[in-house]
Amino acid sequence: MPNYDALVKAHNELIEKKNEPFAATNGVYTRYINPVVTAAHAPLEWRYDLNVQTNPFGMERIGINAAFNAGATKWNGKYLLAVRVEGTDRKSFFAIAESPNGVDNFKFWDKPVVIPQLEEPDTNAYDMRLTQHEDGWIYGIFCTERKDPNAPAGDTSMAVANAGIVRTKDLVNWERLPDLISRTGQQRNVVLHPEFVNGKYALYTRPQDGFIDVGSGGGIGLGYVDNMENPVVQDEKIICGKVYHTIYELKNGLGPEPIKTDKGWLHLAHGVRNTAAGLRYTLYMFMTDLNDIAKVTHHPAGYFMAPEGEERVGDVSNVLFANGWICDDDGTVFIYYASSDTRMHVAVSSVEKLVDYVVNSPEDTFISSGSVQTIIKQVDNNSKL
Ligand code: M1P
Repeated sequence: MPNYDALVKAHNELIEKKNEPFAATNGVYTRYINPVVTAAHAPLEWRYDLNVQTNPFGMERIGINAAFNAGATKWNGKYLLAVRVEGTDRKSFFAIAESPNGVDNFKFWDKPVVIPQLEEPDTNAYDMRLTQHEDGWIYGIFCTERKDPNAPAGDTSMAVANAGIVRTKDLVNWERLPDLISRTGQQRNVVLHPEFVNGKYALYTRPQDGFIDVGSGGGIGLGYVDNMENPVVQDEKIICGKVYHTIYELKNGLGPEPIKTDKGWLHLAHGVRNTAAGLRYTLYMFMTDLNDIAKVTHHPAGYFMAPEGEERVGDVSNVLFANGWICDDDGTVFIYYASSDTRMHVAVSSVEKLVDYVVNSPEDTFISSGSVQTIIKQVDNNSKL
């Protein structure tokens, strides 16, 4: 006779575990010690058939492999994550996890999100960005992946990635809109800007030539859509491209929707470089002009956050990825980031600190001797104190 009491107790202890900030901070943000959502946070009811007649050994019938790359939004005073949950069957889906304080006690809602399907179903769906748009809807834009219809016979890995679009007023009932229509190849990391721009919806894109091969794409684009019910992207232009010998040399994709500040729109993004040990994903920040969102006004050199300690290891190691953050009314910013395609974490900062970081940190000179001069300038300034 299976005894679920111990499982329930351990699960509750995990969910209710208090999270504390690390003592060390770089002055820009403070990481919290415990991951905020993991595969083990998935409700027991999703995983176990609790009927002793049909599950006499108390086996876990449905395995959850990972919980990562979550979109985020504040809703009715609660901190919500639209988590990418991945089963052991490799399929990702979305589920809302809710916390009262943004740093711990994240608990999944009873059931995963039901995404209405188009004529051709999503084979896999992941990395949702949530945007509370000024039109009154909450939009979720995610990557929809399907088998490439042009794959040669026997090739079972070629895929096509595009942006799937849903919207909701309550985060429970979702309306599916057509997938994004763009003329620039495949799309991942598509993000909706929260305000209209000249009466149009503005979308940050990340065009690429193939599913893996970014080709001439791979940078952060910006395009405009008249009507989300017919989401044809117009005037798509790269506003922040890939650059040789930077942390975003290979791929460059936006994270969550930008945060509006007095100085400009704050952006969090991920850059990818190649190494002998495989791809390395780090997070970086930049700012765009309040009156011209295509114009990058500030772009500190290098990464803002990189994998540390246990974050470095997981299903896809050496990866930090962020597609959700929440800015509270008092200016506190909760940065939700995933490590190594496995688990979710939080780091806390503020609008004031992030603006200071983005505006006052030195920009990239793109050459070693330039980096040396940047350091010498700071040393000389410090010596005058
Ligand atoms: O495995 C790292 C990431 O790879 C893809 O991101 P991108 O298209 O930016 O390279 C996505 O599959 C993402 O979910 C994943 O975390």
